[in-house]
Amino acid sequence: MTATTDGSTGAVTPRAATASAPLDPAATHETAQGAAERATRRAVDYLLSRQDGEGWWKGDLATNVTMDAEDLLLRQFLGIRDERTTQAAALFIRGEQREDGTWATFYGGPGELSATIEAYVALRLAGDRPDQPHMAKAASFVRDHGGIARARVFTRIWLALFGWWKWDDLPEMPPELMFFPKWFPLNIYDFGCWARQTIVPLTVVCAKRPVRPAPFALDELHTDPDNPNPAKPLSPVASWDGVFERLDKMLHGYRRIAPRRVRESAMHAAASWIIERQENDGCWGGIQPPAVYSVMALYLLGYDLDHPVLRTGLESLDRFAVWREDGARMIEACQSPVWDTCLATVALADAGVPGDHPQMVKAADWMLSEQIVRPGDWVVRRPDLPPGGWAFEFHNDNYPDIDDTAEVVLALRRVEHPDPDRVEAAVRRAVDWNVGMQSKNGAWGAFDADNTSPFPNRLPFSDFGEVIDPPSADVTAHVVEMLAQEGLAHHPRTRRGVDWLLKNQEPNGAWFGRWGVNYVYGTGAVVPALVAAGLSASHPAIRRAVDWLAAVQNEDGGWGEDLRSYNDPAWHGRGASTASQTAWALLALLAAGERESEPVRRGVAYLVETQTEDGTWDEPWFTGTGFPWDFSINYHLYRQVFPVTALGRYVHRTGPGAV
Ligand code: R03
Repeated sequence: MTATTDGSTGAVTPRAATASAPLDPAATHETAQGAAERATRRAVDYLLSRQDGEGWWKGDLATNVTMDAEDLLLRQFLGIRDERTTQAAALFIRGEQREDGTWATFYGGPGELSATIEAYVALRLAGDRPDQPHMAKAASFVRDHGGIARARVFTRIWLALFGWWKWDDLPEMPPELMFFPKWFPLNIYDFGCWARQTIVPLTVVCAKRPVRPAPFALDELHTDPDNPNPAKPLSPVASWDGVFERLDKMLHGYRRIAPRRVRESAMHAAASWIIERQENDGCWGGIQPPAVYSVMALYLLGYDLDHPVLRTGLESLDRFAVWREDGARMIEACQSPVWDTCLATVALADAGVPGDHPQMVKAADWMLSEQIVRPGDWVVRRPDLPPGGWAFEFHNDNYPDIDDTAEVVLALRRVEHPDPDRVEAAVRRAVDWNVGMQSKNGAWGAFDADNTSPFPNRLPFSDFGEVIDPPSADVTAHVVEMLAQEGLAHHPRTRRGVDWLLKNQEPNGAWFGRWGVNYVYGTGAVVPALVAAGLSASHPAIRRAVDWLAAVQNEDGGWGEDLRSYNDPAWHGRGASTASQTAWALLALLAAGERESEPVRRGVAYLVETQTEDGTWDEPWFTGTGFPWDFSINYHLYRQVFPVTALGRYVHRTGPGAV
């Protein structure tokens, strides 16, 4: 019988027995521990091989085809759409269409009306004809689900740009918002940073109401082409929705009498605000929506396409494009190098890579170079707080986030850096910034402190995603774990965070996941943090979480949670097993002292058994959250960094609660 050796560890992996030589029981008895060690090494080798020469890691950030459709529509609007880009985008969009003719916003998700409309229009720009089967199926789905009239506001704004929808049938977002003082309800700083950066330029676009000639008609996308926008009754006047719907009607009236000078001055203020916030690589906030609407707004205010602001803005959008071998072009909504790099560094350290490994030092150097030391919009609520955070993207100095800042500190502390004073200074700034960004309820949001106004979500405009940035369990957990690691477990600010987490545990023992799917993500973040902050594994909150995770473990030993969990309690903790979510569950169980338990044994075995030849895992499912249900993300590096962290902690007994 022949055997092969797994080069990296020397472990013997017996080939299948030949007819003459039955398997030798001694040689086949690779222990579970041995298998886990082997899988960990292969995964570590793969992850190390993916680091960029500059020291960072960045996995593709896949979302949905509205990004690609809107990129084509923007180019059509600006008169710069070229055939090569169009056909490459169309190739990607067609590739994402499902058998039933629809497009979804996540793998395995239901057909989604707005995404299907936007994808259909993009393919019409690429020359696909309405009578082609894939187009006819899409149009039929759209008509059957209420047509364009039922699409989200953003989709109808894109259609209004070409006369395919009436501007008057869209909510008003007046540029005069710019004049609202910072204490006044609905001032722009009451919105989450991503919404703020998007709404400011959109107030200009909606004030200008541009209409470009439509290259074709879209009658086939109305349920009733003779009545494309059937009147909807107003909500009861005694309801918030009723109040804001009537406010919107008043704003439509105001628009007709708005003093011209006031409006012009408001749009000028918006333009200055936008230009002040353009990043040095030309983007805005490192995300797609502010960039596309800022380019459009400035263009409508008379900036030429070759004006440096617009030229670099368009160039930054090109950098969001991923060109694939098959010639397809996918637009990333955002890019996550800082997030991917700090998570990869934590993973490699916990999987036994020495802190002075050259690639760990290189990663630390890159992270140190990315620390943001100038104020951003967050300073509006924290005028006296010195800067010191990290953002999620390559270039986004205006909007560092508390989550990335916490995780970078956790990563830096795992590296033996040749210049410890430099690391110490950076960590000090970061800890002070994160502590200073605590919201008054004791927890942490992602980008701002106390971004909790109830009004932005009530606006008729706000029918997609989240428009405020309230504290969440996962971000709070990452900060608490960071503070505990810095020896501040008993600092009053840390205790307030711990108290908030204990108060916000779900009745079933889990925690909600705001930026990851969903209760498995939240629980996988909170349990290690509580243990790091000194809670004993026998604490009732920890026990309830352990019991919940055991109860939702799948037959195959893995864990999975479908995005439907954001809409339907029946899906809480339920879904096809995935590598990243199995790893999150293991992080919680290992921190809770369950290393020798059956659920951990089965979960580790799941990761070992599903690892591919090259040491990674397949994960078509989306486990990242942009906005619960509305906007989901497949972080392509999640399927690698989290299994490395979990297997690493299992094999090397590292991480919170390790004994
Ligand atoms: C878990 C990671 C740490 N974390 C950072 C999370 C960043 C997530 C990506 C942000 O990308 C965005 C994409 C967006 N789209 N549309 C909007 C948007 C915002 C961010 C959007 C939606 C509604 C409005 C404005 C913009 Br109003 C595609 C904390």
